[in-house]
Amino acid sequence: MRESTFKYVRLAKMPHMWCPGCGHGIIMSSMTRVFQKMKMNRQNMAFVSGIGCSSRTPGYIDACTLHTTHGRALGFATGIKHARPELRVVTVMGDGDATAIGGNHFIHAARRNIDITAIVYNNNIYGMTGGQYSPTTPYDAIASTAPYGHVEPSFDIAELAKAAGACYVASTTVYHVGQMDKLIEEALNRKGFSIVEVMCYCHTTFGRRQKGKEKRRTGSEYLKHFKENSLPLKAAAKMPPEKVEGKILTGVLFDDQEKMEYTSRYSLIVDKASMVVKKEREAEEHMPPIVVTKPSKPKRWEVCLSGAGGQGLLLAGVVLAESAAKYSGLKAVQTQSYGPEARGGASKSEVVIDTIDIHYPKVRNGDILLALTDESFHAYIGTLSKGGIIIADKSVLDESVQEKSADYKIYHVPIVETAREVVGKVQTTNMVALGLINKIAGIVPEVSLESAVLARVPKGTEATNREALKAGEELAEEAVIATVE
Ligand SMILES: Cc1ncc(C[n+]2csc(CCOP(=O)(O)OP(=O)(O)O)c2C)c(N)n1
Ligand code: SF4
Repeated sequence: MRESTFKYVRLAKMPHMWCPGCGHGIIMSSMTRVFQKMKMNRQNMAFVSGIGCSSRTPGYIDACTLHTTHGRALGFATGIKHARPELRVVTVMGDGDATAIGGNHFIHAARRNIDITAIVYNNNIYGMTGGQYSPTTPYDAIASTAPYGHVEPSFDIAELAKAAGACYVASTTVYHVGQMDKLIEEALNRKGFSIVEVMCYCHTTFGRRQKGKEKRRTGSEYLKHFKENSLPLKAAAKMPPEKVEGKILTGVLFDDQEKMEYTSRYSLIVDKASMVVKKEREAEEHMPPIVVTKPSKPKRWEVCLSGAGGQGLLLAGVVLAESAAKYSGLKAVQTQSYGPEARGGASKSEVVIDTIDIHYPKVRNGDILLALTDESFHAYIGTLSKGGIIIADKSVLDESVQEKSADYKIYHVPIVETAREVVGKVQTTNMVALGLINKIAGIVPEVSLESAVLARVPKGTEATNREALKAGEELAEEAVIATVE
């Protein structure tokens, strides 16, 4: 290592932990030479690694460094790049780290084309943990986990990165240090996901285990092997396939400098979203102030609004929660559960209202269950506390209601029919139900509920929805608690 590059090295951390003769140090040396040549500012450079022998590199580099968890270097690096897009972010990963446990991060970082330079140390094995096979271990090679020869084919990391969407993909070996310097420099100068795969070796856990001509006990045997078995990509393109077979291809496989980078695209979206928010805020400033009317006896309510997908229960839940939180000075949380049955079957929207902070958003000891269908009645009755209120549509079967009437207060009323026949629009079932529930239970002042409804429903439908709310309130006045026949 040249003395002039020492400023990029944490000399206090020496000696390093790599085995004598390991090629990982050659790659680190190359990086420091490139940083020196590019006059990189250590404060503007974030160096991130996962776990592995290769991943120890950032520990020795004097920059802003992060040694994270196995396979997650790109996850952390993505976070850094989002938070500080001006930083030059570099990840160092082993082949195991990048393409096994971190394989998903790798292909998605490439797909997004996020501005990170990935240096992949490909020694075809899990070095640090003792020579288990990785996704780049060649077919038939010996590994501690493949003592009779590896049965799987291997990944071509460069082709994988290219196919996934990286803007710059290059490969080299630890023998070709001049080329390595050049490729790393080019990668660092690209705006997008750039990767340099450096073929290296682990003579300790891999090379010495192999048989025949594949057996290599030392670093120098590997350097000789790389020297004699590598081919520049450009030369290989002109050669017949049988001459290229088994060779290590070096050089630039892919370089697209026009490709749009992810954080730049993201910042355009942030600008767009900020404009929308700004306009909404401006519009809010011109809106009449919200009038808060507190309930006379505020208390905690756990309400489950259930029925079938498409009955507007999600909106009803949001409106009820807003009537409490925005218009009644209470706290409220709304959640919903639409499973695969979103267009049929049982679905629910849950609302918890309280006078104090709510720490759990789901209904556990329900006070009210609205059931618009027999199926939802049976599906969600279990969340209602004994003595709670059931408000069931007439479509809920009489037997279902009678079965429960000893334990709950049950209102068995024609909610859907009222929306269809009285209001003239079955789509207002949710608003009829809200008017009804609030009249029976007195959760929020009527004026608060009406304000929340009018603020949420589509423009032009205010009158119909107000009518639906009133129809629900009137229905409550007629409703009687279902009795056992
Ligand atoms: C989640 C998790 N799984 C497994 C490990 C164990 N582990 C540490 S390093 C490593 C393999 C490293 O191999 P590679 O990424 O190829 O780097 P090398 O050591 O060969 O440079 C493994 C499996 C871990 N630390 N964390
Ligand atoms: S175990 Fe292998 S990869 Fe790790 S330092 Fe030793 S030679 Fe290098």
